[in-house]
Amino acid sequence: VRKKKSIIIPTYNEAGNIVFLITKITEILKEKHDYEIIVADDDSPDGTWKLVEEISQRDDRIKLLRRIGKKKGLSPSIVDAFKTASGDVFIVMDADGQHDVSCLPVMIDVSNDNDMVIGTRFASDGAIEDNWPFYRLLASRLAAFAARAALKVNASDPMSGFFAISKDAFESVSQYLDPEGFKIMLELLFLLKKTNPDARVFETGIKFKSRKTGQSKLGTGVVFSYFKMLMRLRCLKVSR
Ligand SMILES: Nc1nc2c(ncn2[C@@H]2O[C@H](COP(=O)(O)OP(=O)(O)O)[C@@H](O)[C@H]2O)c(=O)[nH]1
Ligand SMILES: [Mg+2]
Repeated sequence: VRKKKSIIIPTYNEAGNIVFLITKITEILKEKHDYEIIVADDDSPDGTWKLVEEISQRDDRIKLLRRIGKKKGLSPSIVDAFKTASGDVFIVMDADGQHDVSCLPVMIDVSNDNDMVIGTRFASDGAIEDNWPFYRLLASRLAAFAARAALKVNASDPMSGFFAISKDAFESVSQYLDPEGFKIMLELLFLLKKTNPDARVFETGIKFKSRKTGQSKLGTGVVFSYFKMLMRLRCLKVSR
């Protein structure tokens, strides 16, 4: 079966990156795949949404979800996009070029036979091409360690943010999601395994590049909310 893919790209002030990324994706996927691209934009002041709106008028596979008057945030944007998506599989990637588009075909392929696919920088075929300073690598490893220790999830890179999840898997856990969160991949992975220990989860290596242009929105202030999320999930009661 050919499952339709919804590629979800959350954006906030990515005017310098989004057109390049969409062009790249359409070039790589060509007509070989049944897909749509949904850009979930938090009404970016730099006009990211306007650029997407223009492209969407030329290509009806490209869709703009412009969030106005809603609480801004990464997870809520992604969840809103999931709710409007028409695909059987949802694939989430960043707009800034850090998630390498060349890894998309494999991600798509593997997503056909799994409930969730986790992109990892720390697998044999994964890589960080950016010259990350030592403290960032350490922070990333520590965050992964904390996730494994607190949640018992067996993921080598729970912070990567490049992942796929089937529509069915998402719907089975959506009631437990925290609308404030920002590490939705880890949240979904944990909830899926907790509600269904037999869920099929696969890890695939991804290349992690440096941000093309613009600035990161997720600074060190997110550390606290990350640990808060780990604690919330650890204490959460779910029904199987
Ligand atoms: N819709 C939406 N997208 C966001 C928000 N914050 C970050 N993003 C997007 O999420 C992706 C990852 O954010 P980024 O700032 O690169 O985080 P970093 O890679 O951890 O430094 C990028 O595509 C951002 O534009 C937000 O509040 N709302
Ligand atoms: Mg980034």
